[in-house]
Amino acid sequence: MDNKFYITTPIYYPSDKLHIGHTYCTVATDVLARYHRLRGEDVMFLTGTDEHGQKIEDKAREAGVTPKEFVDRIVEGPQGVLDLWKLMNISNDRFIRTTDGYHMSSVQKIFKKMYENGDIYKGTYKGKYCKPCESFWTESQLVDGKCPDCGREVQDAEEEAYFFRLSKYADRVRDLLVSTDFLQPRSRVNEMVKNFIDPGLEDLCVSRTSFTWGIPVDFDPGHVVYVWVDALSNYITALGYLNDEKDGYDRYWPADVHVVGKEIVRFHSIIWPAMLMSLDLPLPKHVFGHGWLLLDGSKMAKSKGNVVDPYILARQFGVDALRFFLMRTFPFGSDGNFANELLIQTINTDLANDLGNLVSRTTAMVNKFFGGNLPAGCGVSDEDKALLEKLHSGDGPVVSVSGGAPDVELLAMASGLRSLYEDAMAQFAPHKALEEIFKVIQRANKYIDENAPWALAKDMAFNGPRLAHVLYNLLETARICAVLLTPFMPESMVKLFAQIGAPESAQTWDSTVWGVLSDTAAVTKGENLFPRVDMDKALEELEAAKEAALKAAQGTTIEVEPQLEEKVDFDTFCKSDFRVVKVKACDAVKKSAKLLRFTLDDGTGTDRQILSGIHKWYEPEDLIGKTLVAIVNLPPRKMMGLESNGMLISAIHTENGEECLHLIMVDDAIPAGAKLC
Ligand code: ME8
Repeated sequence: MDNKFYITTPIYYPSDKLHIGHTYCTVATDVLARYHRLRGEDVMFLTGTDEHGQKIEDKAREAGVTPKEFVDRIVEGPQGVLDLWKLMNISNDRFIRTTDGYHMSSVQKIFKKMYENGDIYKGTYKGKYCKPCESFWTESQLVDGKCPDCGREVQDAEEEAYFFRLSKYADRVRDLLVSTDFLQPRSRVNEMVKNFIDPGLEDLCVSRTSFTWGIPVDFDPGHVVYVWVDALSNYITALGYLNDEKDGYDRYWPADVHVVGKEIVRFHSIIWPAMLMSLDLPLPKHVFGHGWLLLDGSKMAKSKGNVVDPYILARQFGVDALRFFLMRTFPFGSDGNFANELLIQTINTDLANDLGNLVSRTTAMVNKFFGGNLPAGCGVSDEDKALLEKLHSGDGPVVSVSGGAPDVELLAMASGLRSLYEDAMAQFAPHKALEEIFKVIQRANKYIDENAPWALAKDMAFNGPRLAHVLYNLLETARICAVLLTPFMPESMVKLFAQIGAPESAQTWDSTVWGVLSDTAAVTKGENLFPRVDMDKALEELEAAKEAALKAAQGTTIEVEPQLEEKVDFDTFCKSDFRVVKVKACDAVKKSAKLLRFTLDDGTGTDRQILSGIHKWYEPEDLIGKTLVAIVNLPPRKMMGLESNGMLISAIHTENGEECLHLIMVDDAIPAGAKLC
């Protein structure tokens, strides 16, 4: 059996901060990669960034930096691409940047090879170009005269360019799509054939002279390699194809699957196979085109300003809950409408209620009734063995049994789960795999109610063995589900295994059969793995976090009052008596939202009272003991019926349009009454 699995994400444009839509694509790929590792396969998981092209060149110019500086910041900087994948616990084995030297020199060789074999030739490009998408379109492909991908205006473009003989490969590519399972889901095949191949595949423009931020065509200075040839090649250059810096091409190529969003299926299922045919290389086994995350019905995209920030969600709900939500809620392959409410509901229903409750109720009962260790011999009974044998005797997968005795149903469902899960994962349907797991979890919760362990516990002498067996069945069900949930929520499952006392040997793919957990495993009641989320409070907090992030992204604008033109003579200035004062007491003035009343030591031996309208910025208890500055020879003033003798000195400015005030606080070593001069 071929024991390797090579899986890739698209390489992302580092033109803006990534959003939850990108995260969706990468998390799904990570789940599949982790699943294959769990099965003991030798996995190569590649992701990276696609850093060339006019869009990046333009953005860098706007930002006043070089293109490389620009992409470095988005790839390596705070909340950059690498940082986000670390946060989301992405387990990629390699990360490629198309500005990496080895990639650039390999792409030059790839381009030359295709040129030398006659598949690349020089011509004049005339057509419609969508700048934001960096895509060329023919007249017939435009929708209402606009870019079919993003709906924006396209421009007429004409320049000397190299072309790839895509038309030459039309029949072979058509055959690949129609007669094999190369492109998944199958529903995407028709779209590709009808929209792109049958109308006639035109040769593809593969070089540009109108911008310079790209890989130079080494035999024709002035041309840079058009971005899709550069980008698609990453899948082989990262394995050392035509370079010595990387390795693994012989081991891992062809890829088992390229996971991509639906708008780039065209490039992966038509252009990429044709390029590989031209290079005489094997074709990837599958391309899977997933759907989009939508917000209010349209594709989430930075350029539309409707993006959701994965950092905010991960901070609020935890990385595993976010990963789980993305995979559980949206059928992979279809579009899905993102909503915070949906996320919270999923956490509460599936994680807090179903999974969380199963684990916390079971571990609590093992602790309460058996002090954390079930008695030896309570595990798999002879009856269970007979049942399991019967269930596994057929060649096909175990089917769920309904209407039978609770033990029979639970054992049948839990021990048959792996094969249903395996089928779902083989179809690139992680949402179906989760659906199967949660059917079992829900059945286990029902099993608790049916067996009422608390009632059995009333007569331990008589019911003790049955109670222990029921709890063992629950622990074993939770364990099997947890192993299969590991690719989705790796960190939480480690905690779950600790709570149910499952050692590493009971966390493996091979262990997902009934009866592996020791009947005397040490069970601990640990932290609540998935706390319930208060919907209203969480929605409010998300809104506040979004606004704060928006403000931070806009940059802080600080304004200070202009300095006065009018001069003041020195003698007049000297008449103002500024003194150091210490706060002895401070309280809020009743019925006033603004005023604080200060009792101050001003060094005279008699307390001084000053009122100050600064409650918006300070709580009175935070100011007691502070050393401040006051002007003490202003005439007394009454406010809210109280006398104020002087004024505390503070500094003010506005930040993002909001007034900010800071009391001037000085070194506590300065004695009260010291004069400022
Ligand atoms: O396309 N929902 O890069 P990219 C789901 N550089 N997926 C989404 C999404 C959304 N709202 N928004 C983006 C590129 N994506 C090229 C790839 S590969 C050789 C070159 C997905 O940063 C999108 O569908 O624009 C794509 O699969 C991936 O994020 C990268 O998009």
